[in-house]
Order: sequence, then C-alpha cells, then structure tokens
Amino acid sequence: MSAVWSATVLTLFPDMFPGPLAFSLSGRGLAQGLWRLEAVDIRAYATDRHQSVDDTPFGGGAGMVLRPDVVAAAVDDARSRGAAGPLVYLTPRGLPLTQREVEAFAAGPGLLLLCGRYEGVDQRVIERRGFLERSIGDFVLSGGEIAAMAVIDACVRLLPGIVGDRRSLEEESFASGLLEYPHYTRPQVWEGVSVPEVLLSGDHQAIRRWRRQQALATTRARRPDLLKEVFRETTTGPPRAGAMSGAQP
Ligand code: 9D3
Repeated sequence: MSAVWSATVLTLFPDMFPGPLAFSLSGRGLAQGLWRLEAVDIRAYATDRHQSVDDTPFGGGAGMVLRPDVVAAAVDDARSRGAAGPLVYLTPRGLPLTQREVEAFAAGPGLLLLCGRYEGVDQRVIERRGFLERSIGDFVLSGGEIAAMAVIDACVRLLPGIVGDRRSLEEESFASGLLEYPHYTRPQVWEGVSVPEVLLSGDHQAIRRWRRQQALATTRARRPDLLKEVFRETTTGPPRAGAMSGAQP
C-alpha cells in the first residue's frame, strides 16, 4: 500500500491551486491520479473570533507576521491526515533550490509546503517543526504560492509516467550541468536565415559534437559558475548525477 506522491500546500490563498498545475504534463498526471495535491487554508486554523492568522512584528517594523500557533496547528493537522515528506517553507531568505534537491524530493513520498505572505512567518514554528527554508531565485515575488507551484512542477515532471517521451529525461541527465544547445525546425530558411548546416548533414557524430560545443560555449558565456561544477573533481563531494557520463567536456 504505497500512496502516490503528494503535495500539501499551506496557504492563505488556497484558491490559487491547482492553477497552472492543472495544465500540461502536471495536469494530465494529476487527472490520472499519478500524484495528489491538497491546498490547505491556514485561516481555517485561526482560533479567535476574528479569525486572525497574523500579528505585528516584535521589535517593530512594517507588515505582519504569521503566528506560530496557527501555522503549527495547520502543519500538525496535515501530518495527522497523512501528509508525508519534508516540510518546505518558501521564502526569499531560503537556500536556493537545486535540481539535485528536486530529484531527492521527487524520490520521496511528497512535500508539505508552507507559503509565506506579509513579512513572513514567526521563526519559532519554522525551527520547531523542522522546515527547510528554500528560495527559487534572486528576485522578489508577492508571495510563496507561485514558488510552491514551481517546486511542485519541478518534482512532478520527474515522477514515473508523467513525461511521455523518456528520452527527454535521459538527455537531460546526460547533459546535466550544462545549458542546452539551441533548437531548429522547418522552414529550413526563415526570414533569410538558414538552419546550421551540420544539422542537415545526417552526420550524427558531427551533430552530437556541434551540440556539445554549443552547450559549452553558451554555458561559458552565460553561466560560468555551472561550468566549474561540470569540470570539478571530487574535491568537496561526488559529481552531479550524469556529469561524468559520456565524453568529458
Ligand atoms: C522586505 C523584505 N522582503 C524580502 C525581500 C520581504 C518579502 C518580500 C516578498 C518577503 C516575502 C516575499 C514573497 N516572496 C516569497 O514568499 C518567496 C520567494 C521570492 O520572493 N523570491 C524567490 N523565491 C521565493 S520563495 C518564496
């Protein structure tokens, strides 16, 4: 008896879900029962007659902070109803999420995600319940919901049976660590611009080499930080999955 991968999202805006997760690969998987989604309204765990979930920050400052007692009640109830897997608090203060961690999340039973609003969540409940704090990048969103959707989407596409063509995921793990090579389709000449000759040559080894070189050049230009990872020996840990397979860069 193993339940399907499940995401439970604690939010003040449960109506935002499933949102875009109802479309495309994730949407088809959700409709087929390959994964489950539950959006829980944090406000349902307020205890006072005004249903308050937040309060002013101790020490002063702008905005409001989500109360630890209300968040804890929502977490504990979700757990009691079977929500399994790591607790993830989406916050711009968090460690940046990585594909490596997404792979680990997708391999587990699911996630319990907490979306912040206002100025944040009382830090005590984050620490007492053992939340991981994660960001999806160095830009400012208006809340954690869209970040939670991004995390869920990244996990769900890795679940067995979600991606139709397995080759997509295989190529991804082969190339992992580099940015992708550019893609072309018909027409062969468009607005006077031809598709790169080598792609029309039928020489599959030449095509493979050209794509590798394109991936390397683009990564060097745009994300030299990634190149360091690909070339790295085992100085601080094992190489990324796939980084050492096939030809060396
Ligand atoms: C006043 C300082 N602001 C932090 C830069 C407060 C603040 C702004 C926006 C606190 C939370 C938010 C809403 N963002 C998220 O909840 C969020 C987020 C993000 O904004 N960027 C990248 N990843 C994430 S994960 C959650």
